[in-house]
Amino acid sequence: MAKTSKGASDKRAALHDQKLIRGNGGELHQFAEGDVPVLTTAQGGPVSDDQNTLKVGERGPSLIEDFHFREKIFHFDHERIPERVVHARGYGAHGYFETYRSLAKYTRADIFQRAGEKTPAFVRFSTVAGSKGSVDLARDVRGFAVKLYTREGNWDIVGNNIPVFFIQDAIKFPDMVHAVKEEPDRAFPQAQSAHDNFWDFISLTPESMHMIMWIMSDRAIPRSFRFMEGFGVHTFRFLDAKDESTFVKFHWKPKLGLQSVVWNEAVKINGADPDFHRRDLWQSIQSGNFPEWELRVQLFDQAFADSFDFDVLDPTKIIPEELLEPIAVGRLVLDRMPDNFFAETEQVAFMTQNVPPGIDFSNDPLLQGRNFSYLDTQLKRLGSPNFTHIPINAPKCPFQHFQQDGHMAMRNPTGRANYQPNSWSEGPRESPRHGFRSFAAIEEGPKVRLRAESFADHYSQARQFFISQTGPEQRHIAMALTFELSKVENPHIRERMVAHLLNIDRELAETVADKLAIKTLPKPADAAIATRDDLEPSPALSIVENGPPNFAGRKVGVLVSRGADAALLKKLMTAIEKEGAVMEVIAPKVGGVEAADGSWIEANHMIDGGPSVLFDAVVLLLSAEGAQRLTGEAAARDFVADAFAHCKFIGFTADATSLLQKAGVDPEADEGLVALDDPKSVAGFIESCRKLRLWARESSVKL
Ligand code: HDE
Repeated sequence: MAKTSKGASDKRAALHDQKLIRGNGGELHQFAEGDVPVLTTAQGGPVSDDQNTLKVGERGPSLIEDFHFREKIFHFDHERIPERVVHARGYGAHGYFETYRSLAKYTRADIFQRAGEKTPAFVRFSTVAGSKGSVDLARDVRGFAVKLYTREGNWDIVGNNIPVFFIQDAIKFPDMVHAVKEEPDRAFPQAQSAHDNFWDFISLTPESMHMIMWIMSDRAIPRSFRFMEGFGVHTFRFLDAKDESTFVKFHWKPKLGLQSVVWNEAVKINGADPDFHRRDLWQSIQSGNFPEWELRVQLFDQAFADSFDFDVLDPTKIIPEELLEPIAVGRLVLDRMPDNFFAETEQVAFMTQNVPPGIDFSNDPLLQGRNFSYLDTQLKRLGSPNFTHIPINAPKCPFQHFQQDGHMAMRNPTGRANYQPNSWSEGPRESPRHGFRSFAAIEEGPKVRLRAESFADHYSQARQFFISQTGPEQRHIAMALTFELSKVENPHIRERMVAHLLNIDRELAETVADKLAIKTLPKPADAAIATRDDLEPSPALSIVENGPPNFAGRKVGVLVSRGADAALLKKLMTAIEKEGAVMEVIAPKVGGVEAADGSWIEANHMIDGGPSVLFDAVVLLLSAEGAQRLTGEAAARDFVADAFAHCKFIGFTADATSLLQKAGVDPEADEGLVALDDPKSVAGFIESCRKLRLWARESSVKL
């Protein structure tokens, strides 16, 4: 609020009453007005007036000697740092990793030596294509970057929620990212792959086909960060005490099971709550429901690697879990939100090259390129080689080295020696025993720019992924491809994609071609290696097959009206909470409604602000009069129609029937509509909800 010059002199007078509240050796002290500390400049000078710039007279020009104004605006002007070129939009949380058992047989990494050991962790989830302010439910890969503050330095597993990648060689990364981001002349579309440039690049890049199957699947529209897997993607190495190597692939498995939304729902969530995933993580951690993942490792040797006709160095391939079972080695728990988003989540610097002794790289050419890129990117973003001085990036173990100076140096070597060896007996020395040692691989060959023959099969695992999906999941892939390609203006690009699909699954290609009204099927794309049709389906690749054991961590939206049955609501709440799920109430007005028994039901949302897309299941707890009124409100009709179309379970009181009917839903349409008038039916409703969706309904709703 602007203050008058009279106010300013009052304030000046009040300053005489300042109280010394904290001293520090007589040098530092802080002023306070009553209990409120006095605002200072960044230099520590107390500020008398933060409402008005310094002027010549009340209506006169501003003075440049106003150092407080100058400093405040200067700092504001520099608040932004470059956003990440990829993975700009992200959300992080703190937690810990707990080791289940010693893996000393495979690795000397300290983190895997002792069962029960807890290592502090920070995790950042992200989308890839959109900028920092884009929406959470973009169709996109999710980053799953884990920083483990081990006793031997930071270990970053900078992974994704999809175990393969678009490209095989790092040199293609800028092209791939340019193609998916907004087109440079028009600067749209943002955070979307549904445009010509992306599909042009993809249709010219057969190695992307396996990744495309994943991206077009519901994996790319997860319901929550808490319900998705994470993967290290590349093959890494474990090195034991004798530096012997075992190949390793890292998998994070969510304790709450996998779950995604459907595309029509994603589109609506983006409008209703662009921060859907952020809010979900925030709410679950703040309410003490800490999300958890198990770290599982696939361990194998060279002979096993050689048994495949694809290359384990190729990041467009997986080793199916049915062929090599991932072993559980620990768990990751996220239990604390950052105090400040910028300081922690924005400034956290993940780097693939951060590995402790006992973990090493393979020759995966994508990983090798990443090991170069991540250091470079941190200098650009954080602006100083001293980015490890920022608390979120600093190791939590003791560290000592002779690196010094540079922008924003917070710690410099003390004493005389800032080099080694030195004869002052000062400072640390290297240790061949404890230090990081690379696997002594014997490498030889001509210097070439070549893609190995063993990287040439681009379709077999794409097909294997597709045939591993359940019926609804396969339909979603076909629908996603159709939607994305329908946004591509150039018909040749659409056809080129169908030509690739013909190498993956003929029926899929025909469905997409039909939906795009491509009259004549193109010839299948030229394939360096013909698609193998003998790879068995892998049930581990399906989301539906790997859903949760119960409804824990999910959310029920209960729509209430005046005259609703408060006792039934209470019963529902008890049952939902017992299941480990959350209930939120939606009412015509956010202040709530009066129940039939005269009690007051508090609401979390008004109808327009609480559409059913925000919930995993819904209940219509309405009086006859309330239901009748709601039939006239579009938001209430959409609430019901969307829940039905998205195959959700819907509980309802007999009095709610009029709203169901007005929304075009037959109350007896299928077993997903559960009448709640008999008190025993509440338990049955919750039990149904554990299935998450009634996919059998999908063919009738034709989304
Ligand atoms: Fe990244 N990637 N990436 N990437 N990546 C970045 O580093 C890069 C790749 C991944 O939450 C950048 O700090 C190259 C694969 C995640 O802060 C940058 C290549 C996988 C995050 C970069 C890849 C990833 C990044 C941008 C091809 C999955 C976000 C900002 C060789 C295994 C980390 C930054 C966070 C971020 C480069 C490919 C995952 C530019 C050159 C494959 C999760 O350095």
